[in-house]
Amino acid sequence: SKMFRQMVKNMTIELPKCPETSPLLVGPLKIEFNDSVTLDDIRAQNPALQLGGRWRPTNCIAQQKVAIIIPFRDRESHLKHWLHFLHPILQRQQLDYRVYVINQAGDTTFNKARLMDAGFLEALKEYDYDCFVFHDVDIIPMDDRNTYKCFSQPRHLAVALDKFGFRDEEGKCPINLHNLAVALDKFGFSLPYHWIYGGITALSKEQFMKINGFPTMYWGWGGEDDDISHRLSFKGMSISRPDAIVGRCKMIRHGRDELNQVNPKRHNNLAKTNETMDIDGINSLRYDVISINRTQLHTKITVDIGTP
Ligand code: BGN
Repeated sequence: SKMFRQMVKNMTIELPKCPETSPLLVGPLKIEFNDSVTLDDIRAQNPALQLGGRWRPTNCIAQQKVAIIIPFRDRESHLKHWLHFLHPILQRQQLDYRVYVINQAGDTTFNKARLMDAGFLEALKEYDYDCFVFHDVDIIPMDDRNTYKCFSQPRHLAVALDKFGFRDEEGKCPINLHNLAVALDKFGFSLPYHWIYGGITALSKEQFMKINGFPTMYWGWGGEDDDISHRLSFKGMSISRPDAIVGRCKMIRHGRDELNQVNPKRHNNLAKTNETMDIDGINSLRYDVISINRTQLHTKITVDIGTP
């Protein structure tokens, strides 16, 4: 029987590696937010998902193992749109991925960077990920060629947000976004400033560790992404991006959250990144896991990340 087992083992077919570029991509996507989509619909549309919001190709070995990390609190309707659009895209990209929603417990001010650090550590406890995509819950990519993987330099994926006012009163886009994106790309105006590094970003484990993860002292809105960008440049890295066509993203419009007011200390914090980065980050973070909840669509981890 030992011989038989050996024979069976030899017969298992070794899967090939998935191609560099997935043949399943369709390019530009129509993204319209439809409030009548239900979680049941999304589950039915993604039958191959495994518990925890996990998927990987069955006919090839994915190029990368990717943890998608969404810092979160009280944005269920945004999350529903996110799951509806992203699961099909990630499957077409042939990734070995899982979706982690990192939910901030309690009712103190939001601290996005702490949640992302905690997500990185929690994800690594369950799988040997190559790549970590940090994703705002209210941003949806508009082209599936914008691959959710890591590159030799840290990647910025949300490069051409359509949030900067190009809409009429009904929330419709009055001008052709594609032409606009071509123009923006041509004249290099696609980003408000060139070191911007927020919205959707991807770092390999090595890139993340090199900058000691993300800062812990940014409570409230703003600046933590600039701090991360500074960390990258202080450690000799540069930002890699898709072009402004492939990098187009749509943002869900919403008001400011009560528990995420603009952080008045952000400028002070930002001035000190160079001194603080080696002692503040993944090596100083303290947090407690309150609960882990796995559904077909995501792994939701509620964490207590402390108070300001
Ligand atoms: C910047 C914010 C970023 C934010 C972008 C885009 C700050 C720090 C003081 C300069 N930075 O101004 O956090 O992602 O706008 O909205 O506020």
